[in-house]
Amino acid sequence: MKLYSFWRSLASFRIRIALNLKGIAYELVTVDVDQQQHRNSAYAALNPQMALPSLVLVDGTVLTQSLAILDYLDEACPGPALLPDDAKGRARVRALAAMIACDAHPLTTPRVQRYLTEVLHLDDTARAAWLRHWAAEMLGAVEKRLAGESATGRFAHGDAPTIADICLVGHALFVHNQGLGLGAAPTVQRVVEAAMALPAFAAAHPLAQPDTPAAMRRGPGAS
Ligand SMILES: N[C@@H](CCC(=O)N[C@@H](CS)C(=O)NCC(=O)O)C(=O)O
Repeated sequence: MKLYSFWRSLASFRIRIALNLKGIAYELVTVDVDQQQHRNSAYAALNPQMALPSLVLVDGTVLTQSLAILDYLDEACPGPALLPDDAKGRARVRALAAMIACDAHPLTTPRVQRYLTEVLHLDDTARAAWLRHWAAEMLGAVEKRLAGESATGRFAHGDAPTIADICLVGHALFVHNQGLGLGAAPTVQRVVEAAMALPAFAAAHPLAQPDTPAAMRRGPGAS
């Protein structure tokens, strides 16, 4: 399999974690979003949405959209399950994942930030306030669910990592990058620390990738 990924991309982070958890060896193809490489014609031919990640299977099938790729990997590949056994559990885990991947993350992508600055002429202060607002809003919503629901265990759902944890660690990093802490979200903090302690999560960390700028690169233990 070939994963088209960018070190800082939180959606790519999700797929790196899942491939690691499943023990799937893959070729990493790095696409520099800062250099607009995701908008060049070769990548656009692969993924017309011009977004990362894309996963190319051995038969050439191209999979896009991180949640769909996570579902595919869980259904098609052996290894630890990324979703619970029961339908209600799966619905809860998918809801937690969707809160982050479908509701919060899309508001913060580079294309949205470009629109805010280039079309709506928001200055850096206003743009930073936008990012902090959506980071904190979703952090609070997830904390309420994790702290208040008995299905929460060592991880977001029970005692094994699921796609909820895979999405949550990226949101926690996004919160951190906005200069906010997890202090107001102790359950999220505990769950994220448990997940990031797993080698599969640590090795997938944005700061531990081959395309991470050298000045920022850390070992797989980074959190
Ligand atoms: N919903 C998509 C999000 C894809 C996405 O927006 N990826 C970002 C990187 S995390 C990207 O490639 N952005 C390029 C841009 O915004 O121009 C997924 O989960 O895969």
